[in-house]
Amino acid sequence: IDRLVTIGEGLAVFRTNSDDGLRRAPDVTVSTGGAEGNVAMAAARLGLASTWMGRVGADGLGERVVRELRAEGVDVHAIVDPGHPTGLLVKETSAGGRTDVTYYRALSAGSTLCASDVDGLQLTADTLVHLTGITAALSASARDAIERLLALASDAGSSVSFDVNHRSRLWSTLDAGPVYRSIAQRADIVFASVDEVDLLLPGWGGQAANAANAAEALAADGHRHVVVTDGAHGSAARIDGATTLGTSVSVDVVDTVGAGDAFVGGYLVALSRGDDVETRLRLASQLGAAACRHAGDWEGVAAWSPDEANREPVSR
Ligand code: KDG
Repeated sequence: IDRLVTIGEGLAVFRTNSDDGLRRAPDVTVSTGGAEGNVAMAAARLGLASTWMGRVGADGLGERVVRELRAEGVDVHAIVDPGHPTGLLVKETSAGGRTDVTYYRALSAGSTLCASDVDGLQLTADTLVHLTGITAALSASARDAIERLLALASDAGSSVSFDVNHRSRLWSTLDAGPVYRSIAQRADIVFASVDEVDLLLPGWGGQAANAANAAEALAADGHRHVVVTDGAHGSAARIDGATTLGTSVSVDVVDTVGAGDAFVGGYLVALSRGDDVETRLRLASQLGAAACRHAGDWEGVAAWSPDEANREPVSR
């Protein structure tokens, strides 16, 4: 693998800096997010060439999304859509430390992504196409873009990874499940959290859910390479009949949003280097932990230093 290519929505992020919530917070910090861009930034940070494709509005927030992805080393193919605004995510911290997330993204530019948008992407047999369930949730036309990209990947012989990344605020499990299953069946690698396995295996019922038995259940359903995460409890990869457990890295958590994307980015970079599965899970956990150290989605990863890779993973 010499390049990661991903499509999705880039969002502006406003987050409050005090425990007052937006009702009273005197100021907000402006940043960016979007799961696919987060993965691309993590991959680029670790040296894997990464391309992100998506639509943004003809506005300052769209310029911000593009500028930030580029500044982190991502090759950006952005289509500017003057008819729709850049989507926004607001994170409010209330007293007690709870973080509430609100989306302002209905009819956003990002959700107007469509099949012809992806035609210009160059794929080869050494490309890894990374997809998430969030892009699938955006709109019917964004699902068409995924279908077109899957067809292009198949023609080029590219490998495909899929992170379920279910967002219950964007669609119901009833609508989402069949779409996730259809994409997962065509992916070479499937990432899911323990909570998301039910969406891929209806009726599984999360029986005594832990990462290892969830990964084994997905493998029994025909997925050759699955990686299941279980937050601080660690992760498990099931590849061609063998299960490998990953331990999480102990960290003072500021905010966990973005940790899953950093984990995926780390895993895919290590895979691209030909590292064994233990090393992949370890780098994934290191990056996931780095993301947790920062209130932003990806800034902890941007600050990550390879020295951290030498720290021993610690279970908590
Ligand atoms: O994984 C982090 C994402 O959840 C965040 O960046 C916003 O893409 C986002 C979404 O749709 O929730």
